[in-house]
Amino acid sequence: MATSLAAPKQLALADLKGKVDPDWCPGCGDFGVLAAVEKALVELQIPNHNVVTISGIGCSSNFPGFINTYGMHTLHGRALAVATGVKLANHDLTVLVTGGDGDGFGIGGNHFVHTMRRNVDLLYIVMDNQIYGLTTGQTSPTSRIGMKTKSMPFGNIEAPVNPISLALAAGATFVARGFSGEQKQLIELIKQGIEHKGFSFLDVFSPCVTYNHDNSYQWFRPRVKKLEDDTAYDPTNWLAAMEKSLLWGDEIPIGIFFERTDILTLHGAEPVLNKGPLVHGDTRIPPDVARSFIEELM
Ligand SMILES: Cc1ncc(C[n+]2csc(CCOP(=O)(O)OP(=O)(O)O)c2C)c(N)n1
Ligand code: SF4
Repeated sequence: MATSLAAPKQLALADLKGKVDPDWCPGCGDFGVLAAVEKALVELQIPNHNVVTISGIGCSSNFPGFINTYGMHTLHGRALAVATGVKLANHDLTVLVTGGDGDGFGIGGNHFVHTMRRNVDLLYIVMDNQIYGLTTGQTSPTSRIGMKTKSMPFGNIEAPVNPISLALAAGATFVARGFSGEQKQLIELIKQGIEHKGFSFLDVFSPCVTYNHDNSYQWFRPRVKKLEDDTAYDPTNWLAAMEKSLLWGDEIPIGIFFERTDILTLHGAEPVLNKGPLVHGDTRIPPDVARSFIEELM
């Protein structure tokens, strides 16, 4: 009998097109992030049935609906908690988490810090537009002081969060920043973030063309400077990364700030998962063991 030697089907961009077309405003930076994620998955040839995309709530958090992978649109600020569960249930999956700065650094700030210190092996992409887009333009945790919004019409009086410094301080093992106007670099950052074993944080300047007229493409373009162009910069040096993370204004670094590979991932450190993904294991408790537990508790 003839054996079929057909090569496995290559993943193409068309395979990743979601059933729903993005309803983002024309020109929204999130289009660039979606395109870059699709290209990165094709370049890495990760079959889409092995990818799970998880989000919270926001314009950017509608992302999982627009890409043909497994996915889950969760609660505002809770994507990382759900993603941790997904990764621990089946650590063979590529887990991508997508959302906005309000979702990730405001209501989800607690999960942001603890998922980083646990080194959960996933890529967290924040589409950072320095405003709440979905709710029509309120001040967000990354809005600059003085920025006028619907919720602060006389100007923001609160100091912004610095997501890069925060990620470094919380122990993230891969920390990077991209710009949706710099597609080539963004694709590379997403690929490296996916391939990194541990928590990868990628903050992406993704302009909200409808509600944020301060931080536009035109504003970012002359300011962003690629870290890889500085040949003396060493992304394994945490202190140097912290120093770079403080730059803002005329020079705003984009690229890989920091990476370390000497720390176990959460699933790597958990002995129960050494035999393979939990989802394939037999998790049934023998009836006599269950009965003795219950009797002990009664
Ligand atoms: C518990 C809860 N609180 C508030 C809201 C309202 N809400 C929905 S999206 C959002 C903020 C969206 O901003 P961001 O996360 O930056 O995403 P963007 O829309 O800018 O992409 C808020 C406050 C909500 N859906 N659930
Ligand atoms: S409101 Fe802003 S963030 Fe939302 S889709 Fe429109 S441009 Fe994008």
